[in-house]
Amino acid sequence: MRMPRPILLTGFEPFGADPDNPAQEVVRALADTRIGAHPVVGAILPVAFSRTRERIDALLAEHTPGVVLALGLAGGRSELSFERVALNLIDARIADNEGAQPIDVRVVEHGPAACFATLPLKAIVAELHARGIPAGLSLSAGTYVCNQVMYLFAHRLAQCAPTARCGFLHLPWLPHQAARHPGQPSMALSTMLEGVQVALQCALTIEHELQASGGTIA
Ligand code: PCA
Repeated sequence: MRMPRPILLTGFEPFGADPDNPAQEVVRALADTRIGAHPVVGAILPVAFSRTRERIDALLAEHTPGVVLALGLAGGRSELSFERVALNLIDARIADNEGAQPIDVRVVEHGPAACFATLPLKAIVAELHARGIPAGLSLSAGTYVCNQVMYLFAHRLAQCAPTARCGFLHLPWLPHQAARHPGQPSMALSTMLEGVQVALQCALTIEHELQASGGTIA
């Protein structure tokens, strides 16, 4: 009997001024669990531009996942924020964890200008809303390491495993992190965990994207 293809769930180590990263907490909690019959493989990525590509290639080669969901922190966002597009552009506002701050360089030399998420994002967001979990679509993953990682996953999978689905989810601050930024939004870890589990269930079971407008005018 063939084993169900694993789900690859990645998070990041802390970076910048934040000593914690909810993406790391969520991955730690869900690694080695199952969604349906599919095992969840967890991996924590370095916040280091020079090290992500090798790590991503190694993870894809080792696990051949059917679904990839990468998680990162975007302090200041108020909901689970599903990225629609990754740009072939790095422009670091702050240095990464190795002290590198590349400005205006490509993620992949001669790669396409952008890569899209291939998960059914609108259907996922609709399901999360139905369950009372704040979620939405985002048109910019930024130009830092999260965008680089989303681009690398989407670009690589399109080349070597086009049936695999991938996406990137930016998480809000945890409550104790937002407490250091008065007036800023946060989300409890338990809500994030439920939201990620629902998103992964949808990724495995929903074949077609929802045909509903999710765009913006400006
Ligand atoms: N967030 C950063 C990088 C790591 C993370 O969790 C970003 O949004 O690029």
